[in-house]
Amino acid sequence: MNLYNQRILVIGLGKTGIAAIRFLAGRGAKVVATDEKPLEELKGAVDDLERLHLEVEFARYDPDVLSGLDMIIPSPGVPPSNVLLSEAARRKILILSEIEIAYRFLKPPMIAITGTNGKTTTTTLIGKILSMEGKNVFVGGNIGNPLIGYIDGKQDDDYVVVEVSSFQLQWVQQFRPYISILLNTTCDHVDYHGTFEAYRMTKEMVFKNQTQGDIAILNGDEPNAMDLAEKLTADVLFFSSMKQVSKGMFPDGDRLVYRSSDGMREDYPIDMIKIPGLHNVENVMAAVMAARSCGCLPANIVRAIEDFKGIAHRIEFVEEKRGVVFYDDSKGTNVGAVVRALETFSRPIILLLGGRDKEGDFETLSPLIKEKVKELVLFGEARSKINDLIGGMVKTTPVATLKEAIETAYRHSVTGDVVLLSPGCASFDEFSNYRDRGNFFKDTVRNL
Ligand code: UMA
Repeated sequence: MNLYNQRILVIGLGKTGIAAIRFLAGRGAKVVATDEKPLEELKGAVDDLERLHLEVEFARYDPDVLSGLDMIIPSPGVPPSNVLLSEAARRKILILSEIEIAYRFLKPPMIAITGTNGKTTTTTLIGKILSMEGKNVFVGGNIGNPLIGYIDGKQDDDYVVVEVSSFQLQWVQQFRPYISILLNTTCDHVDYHGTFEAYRMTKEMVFKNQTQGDIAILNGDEPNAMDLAEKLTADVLFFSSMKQVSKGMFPDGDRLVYRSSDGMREDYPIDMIKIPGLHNVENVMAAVMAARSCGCLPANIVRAIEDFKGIAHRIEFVEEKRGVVFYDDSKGTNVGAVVRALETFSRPIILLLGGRDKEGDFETLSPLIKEKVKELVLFGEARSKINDLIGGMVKTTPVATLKEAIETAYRHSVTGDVVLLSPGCASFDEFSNYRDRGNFFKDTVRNL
């Protein structure tokens, strides 16, 4: 791909935009940048670009910017319905994701992990297993460091392990991982993709260009798993927490059984998994199969899994106070994640739910709430909507802020309860991201 002299618009000056500009300018492209925020609010980003002495033309956030462009690279957070992107699509201007550009220049084999939930855990774990095996790995993508930033370096790793989001898969063309994993697809980001079906199809783009010799790892418990597998030319492996599969991995008593594509059978102790919940058994099975496909030895796989204590803000234990345990699941920004978090506990739960709604289907939580939750504390922008949909089936207390929610939960809790922040919503009404929200939760809990 020759970028020299190409006039390329980068939309959004966040992490992806800055990394993309840096890469494109280094390849001799004429970079134009725009952002819906005024430049004064983007001082940090503009300073970064100036420090790097990169030639960038800053343009107004207006369809006029589209004249004379060869290509657009939107940041992941820019939805397809965005005014610039919809006009660009009408004018048939090429739109490519940052991960597509990165892929075109990528040297090491890539393992790409997508899914509504579990991406970060599985990506991190695969990276740890490969490292335990003595491989050099780059771990990045949606997890926090854009893949395009890696391409500028030496690229001398054995593998690249990349978390990819539906936002990033939206504009791929040739993107082709050696191993692609789709962990699960439940309702999320409908506000961005328009419909659940559009979201699901975008996730499946992770397999689109794979061919024989590549590996596709699918969740055998998803309703459309077989239909999807039939469409794929890669070698398909399934993981299932509910049934045996002929090629792939499943639990059997206290073992996880792996049947490989070439008929080999081996098993692993389930108690090697130190992170809670059945969903994490699924994440581990996907990671084991990816690692085995890269030649990792079972002993190293077991050691890495035993060492893995999970990631921050994902059903993370915070503290115990007068017999009440607090868990931070701030990364649980969709209803599917809340289901997983609730399923993890057998003690009575006070659930902190709320934030900025992403058109989540909260009604699907009803059976689990009746079974597991003793009180719902609803907070933030979405509290009235959630209250209308599922309030009242257990004791329900709406409050304005997360701080009030934490204090209310603590006041109403008794020894043996779990206070769980699993908000099922984005954080942007009160915080800049889920990490800030999770850190705020942890600090507030510690100071109670
Ligand atoms: N912007 C516009 N127009 C828009 C939307 C945004 O100009 O319509 C501008 C904003 O004003 C801002 C910039 O774009 O200045 C931000 O771009 P961005 O939201 O794409 O954020 P980045 O900093 O580039 O971070 C992105 C991912 N963000 C999103 O997908 C929303 C990060 O994932 C990712 O870590 C990073 O690239 C590196 O790859 C975050 C995320 O929430 C953690 N991801 C979602 C998820 O995991 O569910 C998909």
